[in-house]
Amino acid sequence: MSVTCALEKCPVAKDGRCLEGFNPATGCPHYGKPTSDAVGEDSAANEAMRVNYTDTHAGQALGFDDIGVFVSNTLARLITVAGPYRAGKTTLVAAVYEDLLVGVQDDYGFCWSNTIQAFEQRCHLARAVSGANTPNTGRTSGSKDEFLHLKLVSHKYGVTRDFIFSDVSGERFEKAGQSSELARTLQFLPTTSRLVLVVDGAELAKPESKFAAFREQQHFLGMAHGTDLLANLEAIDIVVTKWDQLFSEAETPAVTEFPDRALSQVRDIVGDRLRLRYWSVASRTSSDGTIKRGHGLRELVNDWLMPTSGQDLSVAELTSASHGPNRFVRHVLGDT
Ligand SMILES: Nc1nc2c(ncn2[C@@H]2O[C@H](COP(=O)(O)OP(=O)(O)OP(=O)(O)O)[C@@H](O)[C@H]2O)c(=O)[nH]1
Ligand SMILES: [Mg+2]
Repeated sequence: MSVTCALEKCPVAKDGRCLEGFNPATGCPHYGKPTSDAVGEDSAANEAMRVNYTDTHAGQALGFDDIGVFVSNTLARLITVAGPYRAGKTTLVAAVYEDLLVGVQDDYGFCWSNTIQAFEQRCHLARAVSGANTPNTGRTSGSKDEFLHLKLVSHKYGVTRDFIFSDVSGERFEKAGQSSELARTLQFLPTTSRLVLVVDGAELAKPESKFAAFREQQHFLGMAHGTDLLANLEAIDIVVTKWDQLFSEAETPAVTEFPDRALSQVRDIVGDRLRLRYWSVASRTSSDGTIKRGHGLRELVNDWLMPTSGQDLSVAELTSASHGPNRFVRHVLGDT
């Protein structure tokens, strides 16, 4: 068996002499240890990897176990997008991403996403390449809660901010509205800083469903609030989706009276502590082209980006008039 020594230049293996002068060499504390060459090679290789490579993410959706660390490391805001089955929750979040791809926003831009692949999957059925005749979004699985990440730079407020969006099926929120036990299974609720209550605009347009269109959201909110699951919540957005299908009814009482009614119903549940906002959004272009995809979306995203007390860790300083993703310098406050 060959003799080894932890010291790189020690000749003990060749001629029995100890570099440290021990005689016999077996008395040396380095004698018999793995050679430092091997250790050195390993650590050199590790160092090269550390310097030359960047940790990447496979780009898939995050699970609940991933988001705790992510939120605390990045001060990300968790935006829970809640609402009934097929109301347009996933499409809303996908539309924020898709809108960034065309890169025409004046006020904010794309920095980074750890879940690009997940966004692309959710956008696929809405693209011509999918072969579908009309844009669509696949059903969200009821069996696992997933989360999507976006880091945005706000040119308006001079900040960068990480967002985590829930992508959870409507059934989960429906059930959560029925019992506190089921509400607690939405483990991410206590981490939520912003709650988006999605209202299906297509349902609001129908006489038979216009009053029921906001009922499930109220049940869910009442249960989550009553069970004390929304302790970190700062704001609630009521977002009417599918405005492209609703705008022709925009002047009818069912639509004009809805914002005040819904805001007061939410206030009755949560009180005045939280910031409440109402938005109408189209994630698709209307069939006659009058309402374009992204209608109302940028106002909503700008509001998400608005600084709130104590939350602005990073300041984006644009290095040129161009707002491309790589054209900003990030200063973490306290860094020089
Ligand atoms: N015209 C129009 N269709 C929309 C809009 N938003 C969503 N949709 C369509 O509504 C359907 C449901 O959208 P999703 O985003 O999957 O709804 P969801 O709330 O995530 O549904 P679940 O995950 O099953 O609970 C899809 O066919 C979408 O293409 C919109 O703004 N306009
Ligand atoms: Mg969905």
